[in-house]
Amino acid sequence: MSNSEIAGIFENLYNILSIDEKTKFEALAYQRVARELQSMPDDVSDLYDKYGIGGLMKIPGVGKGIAQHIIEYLKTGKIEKYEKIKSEYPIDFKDLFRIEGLGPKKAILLYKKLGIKNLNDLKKAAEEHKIADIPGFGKKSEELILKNISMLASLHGRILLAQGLNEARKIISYLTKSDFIDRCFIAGSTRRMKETLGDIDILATSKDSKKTMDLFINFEDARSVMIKGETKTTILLSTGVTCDLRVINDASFGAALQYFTGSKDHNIKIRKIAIGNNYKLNEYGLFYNDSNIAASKDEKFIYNRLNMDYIPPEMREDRGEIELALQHRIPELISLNDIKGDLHLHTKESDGLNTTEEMVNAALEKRYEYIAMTNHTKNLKIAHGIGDQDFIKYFDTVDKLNQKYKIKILKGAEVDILKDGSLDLKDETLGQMDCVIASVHMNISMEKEDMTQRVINAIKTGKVNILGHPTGRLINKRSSYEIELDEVSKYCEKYKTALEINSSPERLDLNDENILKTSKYNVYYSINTDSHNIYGYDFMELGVGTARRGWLGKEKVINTMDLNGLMKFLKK
Ligand code: DGT
Ligand code: CA
Ligand code: CA
Ligand code: ZN
Repeated sequence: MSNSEIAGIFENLYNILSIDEKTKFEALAYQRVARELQSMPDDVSDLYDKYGIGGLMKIPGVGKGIAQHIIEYLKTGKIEKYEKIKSEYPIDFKDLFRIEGLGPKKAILLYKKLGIKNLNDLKKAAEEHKIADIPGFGKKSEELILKNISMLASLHGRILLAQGLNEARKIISYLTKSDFIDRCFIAGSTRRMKETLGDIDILATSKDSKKTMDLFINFEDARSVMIKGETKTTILLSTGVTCDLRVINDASFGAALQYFTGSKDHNIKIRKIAIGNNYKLNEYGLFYNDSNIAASKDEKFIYNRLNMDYIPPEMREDRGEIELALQHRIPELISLNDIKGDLHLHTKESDGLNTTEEMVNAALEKRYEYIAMTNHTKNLKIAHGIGDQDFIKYFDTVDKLNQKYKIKILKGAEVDILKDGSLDLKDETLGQMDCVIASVHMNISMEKEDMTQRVINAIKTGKVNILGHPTGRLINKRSSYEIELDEVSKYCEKYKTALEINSSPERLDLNDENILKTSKYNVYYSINTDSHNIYGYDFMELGVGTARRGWLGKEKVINTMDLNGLMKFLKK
């Protein structure tokens, strides 16, 4: 694939050229094309082979100059212009951008002053307290850099849930095609829908364990074999994560699934309870007087035998779920089937890749009753946010589509919460909307008190239906901004503002812990995908999984309501 390589080069050209006022617009053109290349399904080299330069110029944003660069790369593997600039600024931007608040300007300044090229250099300089003295940084940002680096290090090697689920499903469909494997299940943290995974765990029952393991090590994404045994084999996948496959006896399937789903802390407590009841529990079964009473039984049997409610995998973290199960008070959790619509979607009008009509058709395939189109507002320039006039004009498009399709398309926006907590659109414009999401995107490094007040001010306008990605964290990339969610929840309760559970793979925001924390209040949630294209809808399961990890039932989630109920909730 040449697309991502060329996109990487253009992204770097943007980084370097954007700091100079004279080349700013040129830089933006490169950035636009970089994004386009990353998301388009066709390979540029195919396009060029088939249609020549004209084919390349059909890519949005590609003019003759950029097309020439692409051709140069396809022919020589290099772009001369970039080689020259790169020798002046040999900076690993992608690496450095993993640090919150580090953009092109600061990265280049760090290189000029201290020769910093990558995270390793940055870490060394910060530890030697060389950063604090550079104009625009100071002591606080030096501390923040160190904090961020240590967070990245501690997360090293854990992959995102979306990636792991995808990989696990591919493996399972590959394995179950063979005729000697009977059953195949996901276990471990993937089954518990944890936001990041240390490795992938899969269980299988099979007539022929040796053949199963041979098949497994020949999986297309296997990079190398770490351990190969009859009952357990570990492979390293090309995504950098390992996968354990265990072949287990059909008769101990329930016990094995319970054991290998974890978590470890949950299992330790369950095993103690078993012992207290004169049982013995392990991965082979539940034993009473040395006979396995769980033979060929499922997990539910084991929990019930121990006088407990069945505990859904997402709850198994030893956060009080065992005590609840012993009192037969495990709540009925929300499930993907309960979701009736998606309330956070972007289209071409701001930074989405599809038209509204394309998004509508994809929603119909999900059998949704309603969706809300929520484009960015003008303050967020990098996402092509739009202003009041453009929203009003856009609503005509929505009206027409509402006539044409049997799904309710709600008019909305993801309006920026400005520094002082005011909203980035006029009251009249917001007044014409059905569903207003308000989010913090800019000026994110504020003191806790100020950020909390800023968000509360936004809620107090009385116009906000949903608080978008309430903590702003990006998994493995950026920690949450400083905010007191208890305080915010009190205002959400008072002003009927739902907290978002944003399902995009890097966000999952609110996360499980914050859901548990805020659900002490009488607040509602909205599980949204924040889709920027038609494929984004599929991430709903990640948000629902996160909600389940936060013990939520469907009655707390506004997009499980039917259209009438939802409209009543949204009415301000
Ligand atoms: P991860 O991979 O770090 O995201 O987390 P898990 O939970 O998938 O952990 P993993 O892969 O080490 O083990 C899978 C499950 O196997 C774990 O959730 C519980 C079970 N397990 C592993 N080691 C032990 C152990 O020493 N004691 C007990 N009770 N269970 C264990
Ligand atoms: Ca695991
Ligand atoms: Ca494992
Ligand atoms: Zn947003």
